[in-house]
Amino acid sequence: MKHHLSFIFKLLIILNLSVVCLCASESEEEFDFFYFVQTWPGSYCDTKHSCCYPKTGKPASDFGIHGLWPNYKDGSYPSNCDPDSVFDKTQISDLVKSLQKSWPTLSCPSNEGFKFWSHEWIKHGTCAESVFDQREYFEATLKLKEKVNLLQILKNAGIKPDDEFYELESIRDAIEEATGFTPGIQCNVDSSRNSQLYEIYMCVETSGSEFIKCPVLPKGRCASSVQFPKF
Ligand code: U2P
Repeated sequence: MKHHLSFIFKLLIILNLSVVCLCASESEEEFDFFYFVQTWPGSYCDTKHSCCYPKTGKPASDFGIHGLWPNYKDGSYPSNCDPDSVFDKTQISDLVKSLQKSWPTLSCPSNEGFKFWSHEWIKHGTCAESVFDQREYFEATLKLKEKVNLLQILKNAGIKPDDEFYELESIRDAIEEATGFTPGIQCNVDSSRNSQLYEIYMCVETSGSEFIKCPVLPKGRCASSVQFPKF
């Protein structure tokens, strides 16, 4: 009898612990932070793949959203997390105008942008389904762009898209001073072998609304002085 009671007691403890474990893992995200990535269109168009303006016309001379990407602290990232998820245009019909303005596609052949947004949702957004549904994912990403006006920050520091070269350090410092956080910077190389300002990475906590210090930064292959092409 004594043995039985002790067995039942142990079983209850194990069951209790597993319930606690399940609950804890449910409330935790499956990733550590987001990269919020913006692209300079003038540099995208100078890369080997060249570019096509979307059907709605030439995008504004501004950084465009590339994506909001769940990431791990070790620099790796999950992708295509939900094979059952489909991209549903109707969920974002009232966001399309803002997406065309702030998240324009430049890939060829010219298109409206749904291909790009669908790709970003399926590859990255589905890895944050514990935080956002599809509509919330696009809404949150657009809000982040409104929070940090990179072009204005750079212009305030005398750094403008005029085909001139700027010290990578001064670009980084300007963004750090204005936002409080050091960004990641990626460059591309154009046909004349110029290193160009290509993408800016900022980090966001797992609820997708506040910028944070990046736990890890992508290794940028930028020269010490980079071109900021006109667009
Ligand atoms: O850098 C080339 C492409 O790899 C994907 N990428 C890169 C770094 C990272 O942290 N997460 C990530 O997804 C991007 O792929 P895309 O979203 O364009 O398919 C990036 O363009």
